[in-house]
Amino acid sequence: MPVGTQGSVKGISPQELLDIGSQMILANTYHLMLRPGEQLVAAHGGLPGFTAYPGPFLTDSGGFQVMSLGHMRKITEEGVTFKSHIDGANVSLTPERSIQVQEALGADVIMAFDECPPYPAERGYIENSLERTARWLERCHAAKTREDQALFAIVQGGVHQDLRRKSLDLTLLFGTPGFAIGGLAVGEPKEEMYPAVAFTASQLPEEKPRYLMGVGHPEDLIAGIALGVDMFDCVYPTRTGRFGYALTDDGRLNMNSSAPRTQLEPIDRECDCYACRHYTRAYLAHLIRAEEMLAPRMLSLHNLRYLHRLVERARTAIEQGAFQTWAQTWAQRYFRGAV
Ligand code: PRF
Ligand code: ZN
Repeated sequence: MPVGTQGSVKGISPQELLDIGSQMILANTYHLMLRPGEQLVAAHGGLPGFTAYPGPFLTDSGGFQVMSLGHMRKITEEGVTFKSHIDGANVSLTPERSIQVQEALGADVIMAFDECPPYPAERGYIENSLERTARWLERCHAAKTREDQALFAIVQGGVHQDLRRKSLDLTLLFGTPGFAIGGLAVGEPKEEMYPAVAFTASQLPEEKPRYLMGVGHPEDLIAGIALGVDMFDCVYPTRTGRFGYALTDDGRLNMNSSAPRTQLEPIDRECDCYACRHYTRAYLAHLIRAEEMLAPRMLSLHNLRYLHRLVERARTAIEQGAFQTWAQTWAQRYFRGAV
């Protein structure tokens, strides 16, 4: 899922998202409740009317964004209070309020209000936090009034297998239509993240979507898929594109460097995005140096298409029973690096 935090995937139009094969857009409760306010979005008939993106949406619940962006936040059993990053106003977010806002925003999938502890955090803290997250899940469940939105629960527990087990036991009871793996990709080494994903995914129901939140890099998508994950979101393709980097099967190309300035080939010969069908690397490198806004747009578009195409290729390989071979070949080339 491309990330459209404030109701826009930065620099990319809804038509472009449709063209590159995006399946669902992630938007954020935290940002949209502060500005413009969920009532204005509701007045447009919800996110599809507001943004003119006609496809599915998922909204994150706000807990994670408060923790990473909110100032002077305070967590209690009731919920979280914080100062708005926009005007400094005191705001409170509770499980009930998060559901109320997410119902007004009208996404197809809404997320339970959880707490994502930082990394590293004390074991005792993570344990209390996952128990509170489970009590908040119950409150989200009770607060829900719309029948046409799917509420996904979020499993926490940091990188500790026994705490993940505990969170799973408390969470699976609710039988929600999908489950997210939260609390990872928060700064822990990948050697700790992957086993936590492997364990958690293995314990989730086979027939329901499994969503790894805030992940990730191309190799994390491949590892996640290998471990049984179905859904991902990350700002990486758009953010790294705005910084002048292009994803390819040979690794990440630095378009700010001197080499691309004279290269007359596209970013990626195999890519079917608008940028790769029309522009040379040299032209795009020129746009970056001239600080033209087409550059961050085209690199974001290409990177999103690269990741969509990557998961399309993974899907095809799975259907053909050839995932392992395909993933190995992909990784060997990707990690050899851009040459
Ligand atoms: N919880 C929520 N959103 C999230 C996360 C989480 O744990 C993460 C963790 N990487 C990203 N986004 N609600
Ligand atoms: Zn491309």
